[in-house]
Amino acid sequence: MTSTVPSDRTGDDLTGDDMTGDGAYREMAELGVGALWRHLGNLFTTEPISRAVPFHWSYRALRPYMLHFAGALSIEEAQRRVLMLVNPGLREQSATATGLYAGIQVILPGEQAQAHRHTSNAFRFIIEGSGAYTTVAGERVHMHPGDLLLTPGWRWHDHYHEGDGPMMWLDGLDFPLVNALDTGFFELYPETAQPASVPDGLSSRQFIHGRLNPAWVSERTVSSPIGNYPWVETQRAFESIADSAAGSAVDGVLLEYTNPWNGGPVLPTMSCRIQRLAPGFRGAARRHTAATILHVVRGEGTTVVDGEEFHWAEHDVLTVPSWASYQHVNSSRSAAAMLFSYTNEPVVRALGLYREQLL
Ligand code: GTQ
Repeated sequence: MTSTVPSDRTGDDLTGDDMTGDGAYREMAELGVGALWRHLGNLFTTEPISRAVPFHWSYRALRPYMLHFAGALSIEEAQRRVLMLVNPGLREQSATATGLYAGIQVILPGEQAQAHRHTSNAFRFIIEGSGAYTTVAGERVHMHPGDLLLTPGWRWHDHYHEGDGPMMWLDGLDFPLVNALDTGFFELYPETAQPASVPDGLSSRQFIHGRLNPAWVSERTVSSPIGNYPWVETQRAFESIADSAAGSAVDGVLLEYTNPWNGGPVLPTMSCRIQRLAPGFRGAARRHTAATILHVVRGEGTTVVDGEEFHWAEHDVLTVPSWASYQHVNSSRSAAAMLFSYTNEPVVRALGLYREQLL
């Protein structure tokens, strides 16, 4: 038998027994070979089967642990004092949803979280406290509850708290995707903090609502150049459209934070959104091929995910995997519910893999 394969094994080596039993499969595995016919069902599923599971994290349950570690662990020891919200189906990647991560960070007055940078994109959605700021690429960005702060990939960033009381926020990162693609780099800054090199909050002031952009800035970044999307502006947007917006049957009045250069998502890998579910809102059910993480800004309600009811309250986090059906319900008759959310939809869409289905 002739072979062009650079191997010292040929068909002549196989005994009849090996050819018919498991021996051939075992031998092939050692050669780095698998038999497609044994895997077709797993590799080409009729529809997506996510390893992520729908999951809910109660802020009320987590908060005591945040405070415990705020007392027990110095910021120097921890570098970042963060509780990771780990999806039981994605423990190996420390991911919250496919390609996405969520954590809750706490920082105390006087603390400085070590400056560093990584290729992963990050954002923070502020939960409680005041008086802290993050410095991103030389710009100090002050935090207030409800603000969305961006840290696009490879920008130096450090956090400092000069107010009173603990400050907590939700961290969103795409490192599960970055790591899956073997594209993760990380570097510590040589000092604890980087100096401020531009006026505080400059980027947010330079881009007013993404409608008036500074024409002299020539670099069109793939990530939004805005450091902070302040809650006061988000609120103003809702107030100005609340009574006239039709909203969607699935999501109520849903607004996407946008990159002012192109109207697209704020980060290439993550779209960030905020939605208002009117009192008594009962959404239509839908599923789509984007993985989603939701954070309750205010209100109480229920999201039904693949038939399972998740009851949420203020500051809770919930994840809905790709292709899981979900339906939001605001159980209050008098108070609107506000949900912040982020999804990997930009990645899924860029690859031509986005599908959705109303149920
Ligand atoms: O604040 O830079 O939750 O680098 C995870 C990784 C927060 C941060 C996280 C991080 C950060």
